[in-house]
Amino acid sequence: MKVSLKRRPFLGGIGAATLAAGTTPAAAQAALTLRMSTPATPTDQRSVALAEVFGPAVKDFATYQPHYNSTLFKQGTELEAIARGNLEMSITSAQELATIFPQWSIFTAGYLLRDADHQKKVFASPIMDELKKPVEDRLGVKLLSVMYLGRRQLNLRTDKEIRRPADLAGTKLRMPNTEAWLFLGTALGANPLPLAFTEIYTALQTGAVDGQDNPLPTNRDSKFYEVTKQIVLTSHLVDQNYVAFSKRVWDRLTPAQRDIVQKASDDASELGRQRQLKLESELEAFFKERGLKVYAPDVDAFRAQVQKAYLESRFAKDWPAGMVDKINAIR
Ligand code: KDO
Repeated sequence: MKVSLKRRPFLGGIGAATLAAGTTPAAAQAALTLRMSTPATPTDQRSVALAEVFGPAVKDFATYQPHYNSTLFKQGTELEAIARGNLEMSITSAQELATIFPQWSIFTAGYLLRDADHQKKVFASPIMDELKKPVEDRLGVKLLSVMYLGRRQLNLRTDKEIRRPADLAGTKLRMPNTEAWLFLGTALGANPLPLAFTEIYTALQTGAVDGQDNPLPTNRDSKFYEVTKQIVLTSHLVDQNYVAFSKRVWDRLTPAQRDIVQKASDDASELGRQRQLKLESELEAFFKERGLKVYAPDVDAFRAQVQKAYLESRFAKDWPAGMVDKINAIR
């Protein structure tokens, strides 16, 4: 496995921290607080579902305490915070996991997962075991459930029509700040610029970037439509997040409490998934009413370029052998 210089000291630190974790059952402890940090807003469907379903389900033995808009930890630093024992939960992504475990970059590849159902089946399948295990063993993070974020679409403040990847040449496209995210921007044909989620609105408003990519529900929730002119329905990534839970906290729970936590996470993710899918099917009209152009480009051209870029990329060298075929075979 390739481990970059950035990764080495971090993983070294985790080993020590994980070994030092206590083992007293939670039942014997004072009330447990589950702090959850995310860049998402409180009105994002993943946030809403966790607050509505997860919080109440665990209330007999834990207090669910969400922190939104990256107010507790900056986007991309949550996993390290959990590993070090400074945070109990987050909504993480394959892109963040890939900064530590390169094999996770398989799920950062555009046009790999087909839809929400495929995403859910892949996460539940045994092929995930070899990806989840090091995250648990070496990082001390349990990935409880997969959350559907939605199909990412291009959302631009420019009004030039985008039909094919070449039309994006020179477009400053905001991407989250990890190598895998930036590569997706390049693969699409744009010039990616790294920026935290919480800074997107202002960057679009001031013209610091020409556009961003996020699913339709996020574009509405974070009001990106107020400062952009068009949405190009590339559906280049069926985006997923994971409910990340501290292993050291998990180990302190009783078996019955673990079952409750797991079910609460699965139920919240399912509710969020259903609501997000419904919103995706409705929102095109919402943006059109507000004057945005919403249209499908030549998706086959984007798919061909992006898939080729990933398969030829250095990321693909870290993917478990045969995994792409196994993912494609899951129906
Ligand atoms: C984003 O920064 O564009 C992104 O959509 C990336 C996701 O992985 C996820 O972190 C999400 O932001 C945040 O939860 C905010 O919605």
